[in-house]
Amino acid sequence: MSEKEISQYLSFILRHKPEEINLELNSEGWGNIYELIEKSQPINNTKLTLETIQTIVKNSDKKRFQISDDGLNIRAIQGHSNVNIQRKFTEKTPPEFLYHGTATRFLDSIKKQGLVPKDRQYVHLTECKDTAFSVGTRYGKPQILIINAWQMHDKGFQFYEAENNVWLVKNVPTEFISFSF
Ligand code: HQG
Repeated sequence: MSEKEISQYLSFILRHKPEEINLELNSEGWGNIYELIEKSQPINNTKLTLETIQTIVKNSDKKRFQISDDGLNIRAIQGHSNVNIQRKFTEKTPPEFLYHGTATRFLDSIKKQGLVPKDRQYVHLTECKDTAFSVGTRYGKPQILIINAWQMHDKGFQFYEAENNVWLVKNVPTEFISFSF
């Protein structure tokens, strides 16, 4: 089993469907790491171990996961769809511009509706164009959108920065999006 497969499995359980293995997560997204190991399904016939999880968490390119200081709990930092997880993020003034990577086939709809969270709780934004580009490739031909974050903030939109530097906002109306990058 590759690190990517395990990371995807952990994302699925910790962001979206803890109930799939009857794992209890609190509103900040934390669940007991030993319970996770015990209840998790084998991936390609291999059972998760503490060492594997620790390696994945350490190597995660996007720092998706966090293990508590006492080593007992684990959570996904952001990206949740599960409504029982309502993380409290730090509200912050964003940089002047943020980026969002999407696929060209979504552009017509985004031009009409703006950016919406779809299945997740927030629209995900980044300070890094390269990250936005690679995020966009997940769904097709990538397109980077530039978000006028300062203008939004001035108009009262609340921005949050997750511990892994992903920026979160509830929605982005079209007027704050530049499509011509
Ligand atoms: C698009 C990954 C049509 C939106 C990334 C995106 C991120 C619309 C897709 C994190 C739309 C939702 C989240 C509208 C938004 N009409 N399409 N009005 N508004 N969309 O996966 O931002 O690797 O839920 O552009 O790095 O792609 O999983 O969101 O294409 O940080 O850790 O609807 O997931 O991180 O897709 O990705 P997603 P996302 P991980």
